[in-house]
Amino acid sequence: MDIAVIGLPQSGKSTVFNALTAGHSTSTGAGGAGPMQVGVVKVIDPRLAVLDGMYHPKKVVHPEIKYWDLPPVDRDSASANQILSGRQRNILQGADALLLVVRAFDDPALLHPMGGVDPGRDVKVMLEELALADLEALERAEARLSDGLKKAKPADRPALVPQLETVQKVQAGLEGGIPVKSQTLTPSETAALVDFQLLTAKPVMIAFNTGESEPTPTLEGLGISNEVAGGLGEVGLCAKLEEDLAMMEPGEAEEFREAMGLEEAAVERVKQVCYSTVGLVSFLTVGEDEVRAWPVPAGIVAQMAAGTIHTDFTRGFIRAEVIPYDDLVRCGSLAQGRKEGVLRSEGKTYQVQDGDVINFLINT
Ligand SMILES: Nc1nc2c(ncn2[C@@H]2O[C@H](COP(=O)(O)OP(=O)(O)O)[C@@H](O)[C@H]2O)c(=O)[nH]1
Ligand SMILES: [Mg+2]
Repeated sequence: MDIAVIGLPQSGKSTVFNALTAGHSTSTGAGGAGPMQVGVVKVIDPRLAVLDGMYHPKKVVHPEIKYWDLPPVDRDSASANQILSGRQRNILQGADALLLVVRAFDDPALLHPMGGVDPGRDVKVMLEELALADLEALERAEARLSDGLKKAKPADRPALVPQLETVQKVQAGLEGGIPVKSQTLTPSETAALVDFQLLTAKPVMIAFNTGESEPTPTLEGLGISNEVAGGLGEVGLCAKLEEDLAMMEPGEAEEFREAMGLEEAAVERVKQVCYSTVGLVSFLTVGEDEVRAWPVPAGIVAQMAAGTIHTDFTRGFIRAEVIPYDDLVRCGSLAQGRKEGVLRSEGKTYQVQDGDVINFLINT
């Protein structure tokens, strides 16, 4: 999963990025206003260690989160009232979720680009910026579709009308202050929008960057209604301190945390918020070759889950043999699970649960 770090200038984006990736990053796409930093973090699933002990596979594959620190705004090409440049908007379209860093630390030496420190204002300003980017993208789409409709042969028109209507509907919703992910859309309307990769359709997590002693703000405390904001996740962290700790040896950092009475590492807490905000669960696969955890959206059905392993598996899906992780560990093997009747056979529409160990039967 790819998560882009966004926020106002000097809010601590790069500091948060460094804290989450422990300084292990590579730069991509050099040129223009500068390269983007990308850092990969393994999401250790402790269940895989247990399955490793049972199966002794050639490899164990944990899920990964890829964090992006965007290239800085190129002021020459961005208009004066734009927070995100056109290039940044384009990059953001490819992200699965957005991590919005909001400055909540006080530091008289560091000027805030909007005056004083005001986390509530900054959250709203950034959400409006995402909505503005979408409105501009939809305006261009509407003009293009209307134009195409005028020029189309009468026989082709009926196919073009629904897409134009969807664009207009979503535009009206956004103008009313509702992000795309909170709008009520039919599956075909949602499908018609996929290509636009709208920013307000993406899950957003707020990372309040606090000082070492200040309390962490909450969205509720800031009066930001979750309905309007569209199910935001939130987490508080002191980015500067977390950056320092991330650069230490793990044991040393742990001692520091205990001595200072700190919470769990930010990288862990951000990961948890990310899984709950995006709504991810993991199913597991086992075998001699590989033991692996596969993150999928909660509620996904077995046939689609199979497609995350290989796109052909969706088409060739026959059925899924499913055993909950705890049952497999208790039984010691799939064969024993079958004997005890806890290994079930499920069809296409079975809703995958977190911790399901699945063997897909595929017609290849
Ligand atoms: N006091 C304090 N300063 C911070 C904190 N996080 C970042 N900074 C400072 O804020 C400045 C901007 O941070 P940076 O991560 O570069 O912000 P970006 O522009 O959003 O990428 C740097 O001088 C950081 O050292 C924090 O938690 N506390
Ligand atoms: Mg930066």
